[in-house]
Amino acid sequence: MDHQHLASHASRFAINAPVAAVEPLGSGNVNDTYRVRTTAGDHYVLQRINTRVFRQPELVMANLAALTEHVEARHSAGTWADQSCDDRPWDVPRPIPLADGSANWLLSNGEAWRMLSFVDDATSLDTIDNPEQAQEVGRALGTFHRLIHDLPAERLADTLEGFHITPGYLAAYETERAGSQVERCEASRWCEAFVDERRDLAPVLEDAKASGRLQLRPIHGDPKVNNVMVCATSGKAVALVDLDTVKPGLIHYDIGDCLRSGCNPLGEETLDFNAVHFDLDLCRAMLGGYLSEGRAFLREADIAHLFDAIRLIPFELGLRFFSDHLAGNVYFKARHSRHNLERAQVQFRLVESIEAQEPAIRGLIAELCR
Ligand code: GN1
Ligand code: MG
Repeated sequence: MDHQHLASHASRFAINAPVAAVEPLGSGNVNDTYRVRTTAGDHYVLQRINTRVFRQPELVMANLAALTEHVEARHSAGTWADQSCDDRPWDVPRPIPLADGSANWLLSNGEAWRMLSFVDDATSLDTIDNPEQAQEVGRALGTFHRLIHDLPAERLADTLEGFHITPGYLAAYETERAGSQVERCEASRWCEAFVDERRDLAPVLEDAKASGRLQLRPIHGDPKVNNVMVCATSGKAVALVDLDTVKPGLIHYDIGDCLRSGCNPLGEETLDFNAVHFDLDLCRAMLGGYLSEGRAFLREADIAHLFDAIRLIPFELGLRFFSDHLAGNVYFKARHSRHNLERAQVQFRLVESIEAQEPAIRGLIAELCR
């Protein structure tokens, strides 16, 4: 999209000065994200919400408003003990209203646009290089859970039905598999066999939820490593962004997603499938960081299902990527026709690595949660 078009959308929002520049930001697979700089030198985030995924953007924006109000209420009631490690308070991106005050998002030619506050002087990482970074990423998720644990479920709409319900993804995969016209190759046959061998894994968390062993709580939904913002000077986590999927769910989805993205040193986009592995040292640091903030949330049953979550969420994401490949790449942005097949292989290799290290991972969980 051209600069003039983007700048004209940006200028509809209540920003502090005229738009000076708009440039692409981040590497999200769903929404389109831009950084806006104003002539006053301030930054904002402009996003086009992918309405094929989020079919009711007004619900996404209402959830964001509910979250902002919740955070403000906790601040003013003094119930938010900020444990950030330096002088920077924990940041939560806020929606910026339209300049005419009529709403907090813009519908333009059938497209949904919104503006968010920018987390200044911070960066995000696509992969983790060392345990210090891993610990900060884990701490960020624990902080976020601590911040939203008392956000009442009834204030949050379900913005993405079926999100993280693995049996639902498995059923959708079966349909795609049966009807797909996409030509099969060695890699796709490998993926099909991989899923066939593990279909019994799919209901593990949903069964635990149905039986009452695990409970719904407010979650982030998408805490992959590049949604954690770290301070550019101190390296400390200062925000968790990408709040579209904040809704009631299992904290296991979040913990599994954070670990599957953060403990894969080669990242989601590697083509070196045979070298993909789940790094135990990073897992120790990340889980330790999470527990430093979130230990109080974990009951015995939660701990008992942590390994299941660590194995399930990469399996689920691999299944989602593979299904989307068979569907012709309709959900995740893809740069070429095999892109989602490649991404699926990465996640499935990660699952293999997790399975091969099951006793060590279970031992680590027991040790850290003692
Ligand atoms: C999508 O848009 P992005 O990149 O933050 C997806 C996540 C996946 C992730 C994999 C709403 O997140 O569930 O884990 O890609 N978000 C949605 O990279 O489906
Ligand atoms: Mg996202």
